[in-house]
Amino acid sequence: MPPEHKVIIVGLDNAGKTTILYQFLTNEVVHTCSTIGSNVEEIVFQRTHFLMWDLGGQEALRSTWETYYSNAEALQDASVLIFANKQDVKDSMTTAEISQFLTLSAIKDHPWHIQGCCALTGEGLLAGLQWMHSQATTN
Ligand code: G3D
Repeated sequence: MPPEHKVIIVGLDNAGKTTILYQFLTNEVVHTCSTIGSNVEEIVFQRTHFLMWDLGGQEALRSTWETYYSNAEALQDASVLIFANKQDVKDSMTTAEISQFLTLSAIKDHPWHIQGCCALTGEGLLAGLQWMHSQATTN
C-alpha cells in the first residue's frame, strides 16, 4: 500500500472548502477513491494518496479540531498550504496582503505556501495540489 498523506482542511464557513474539494473530486487529473466518510475523501494525484479531512469552520465544531491534531508527533512534519480563495471577487485581498495580515512569515517551523485561487473556475487549485504533492514526496 502506498503511504497516505493526511490533509486537514480548516477555514471559515463559506470560505469555499466544499467547492475546492468538489473541484478536486471532479478534476480529470485527480483520481478519487470511494468516499470514506461524510467529511473524508481520498484523492490520488500523481500516484500520491491524500486523505482529505474537511473539518468545517463552524465555531461549535472548533473544539473538536484538537482531536484531529492530537497526534502531534505524526503532524510534526506538516506543511501548511493556504488557499486564498475567491480571487475573482472584486476587491478581494491579494495573496501578498493576506500573507502580511496573517503574518505568515512568522511560520518558521513548517514549510508554508499561499496560493491564490478561484474555486468556481478551478484556477489555482492544481498549482496548490502540486505544491502539496512536492511536499509529500520530499518529506
Ligand atoms: P465552505 O465549504 O467553506 O463553507 P462553500 O464553503 O464551498 O460551501 O462555498 C460557499 C459559497 O462561496 C458558495 O456559494 C460557493 O459557490 C462560493 N464560492 C466558493 N468558491 C468561490 C470562489 O472562488 N469565488 C466566488 N465568487 N464564490 C465562491 P453559494 O451561493 O452556493 O452558497
